[in-house]
Amino acid sequence: VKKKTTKTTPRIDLYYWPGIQGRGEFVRLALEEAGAPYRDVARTPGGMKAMMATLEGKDARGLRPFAPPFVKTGGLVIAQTSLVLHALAPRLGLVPEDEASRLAALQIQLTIADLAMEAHDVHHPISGGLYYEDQKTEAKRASRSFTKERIPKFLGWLESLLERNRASKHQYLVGRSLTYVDLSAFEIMSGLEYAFPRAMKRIEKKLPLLVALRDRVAARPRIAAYLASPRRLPWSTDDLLRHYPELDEA
Ligand SMILES: N[C@@H](CCC(=O)N[C@@H](CS)C(=O)NCC(=O)O)C(=O)O
Repeated sequence: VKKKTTKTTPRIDLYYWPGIQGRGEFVRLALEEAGAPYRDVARTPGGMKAMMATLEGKDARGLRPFAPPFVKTGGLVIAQTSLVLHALAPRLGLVPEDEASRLAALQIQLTIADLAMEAHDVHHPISGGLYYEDQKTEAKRASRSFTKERIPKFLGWLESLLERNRASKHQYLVGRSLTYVDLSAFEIMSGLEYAFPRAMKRIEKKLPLLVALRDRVAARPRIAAYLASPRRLPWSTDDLLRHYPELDEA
């Protein structure tokens, strides 16, 4: 895939909660891999105020986003993580141009987004508006089927896509070279390994191609530089995926 990022590419302003990786990280990884001219607005002085103004509908231009992450670029306001990636990827050189490939990538990204949501709902099974401490019993129950059935089903599906592509000597999820969904697969693995280290150790034994893809993504020069930079925040129990030892497998 040819990189199209040039001096004439309009700047991309990313808006996301400043203290966590969260869903914003899927977009950050794509921007970093492409070397795109972008600003992480809410991490700049006055940026949070600007983000809240847009969320509250005080920005007359574009559709009012329901929730972060969203981007502003070339007069557009785009929210919904998967849609943001679908819209930006062609100009970032992170998806092939044909419709079948773009739809395949979007389908995979939406499925990774489902997995991210289920992973979040393990620590907040009753409501995102309540503290974890107030839903611990339900979280414990949710974590059992999540680690036993759901993670293996989602990641096993990604592994099966890599197996099929390997038959045509390709080592990425879509087509013959890296796309944004490979970066997203890396990110969800990173979050799951942080949140459920024991379960993931067991599950990953059956995912050799996905583990190899994760390592290949982490070793890409721009991604490696990003991961080593202060822009990459460490995982924490404020994030979308959280490590509570009692929710991991015994
Ligand atoms: N489906 C949306 C979900 C967006 C979302 O839930 N964002 C979170 C942060 S990761 C948020 O701020 N939600 C506020 C809310 O749901 O009230 C996406 O994929 O972008």
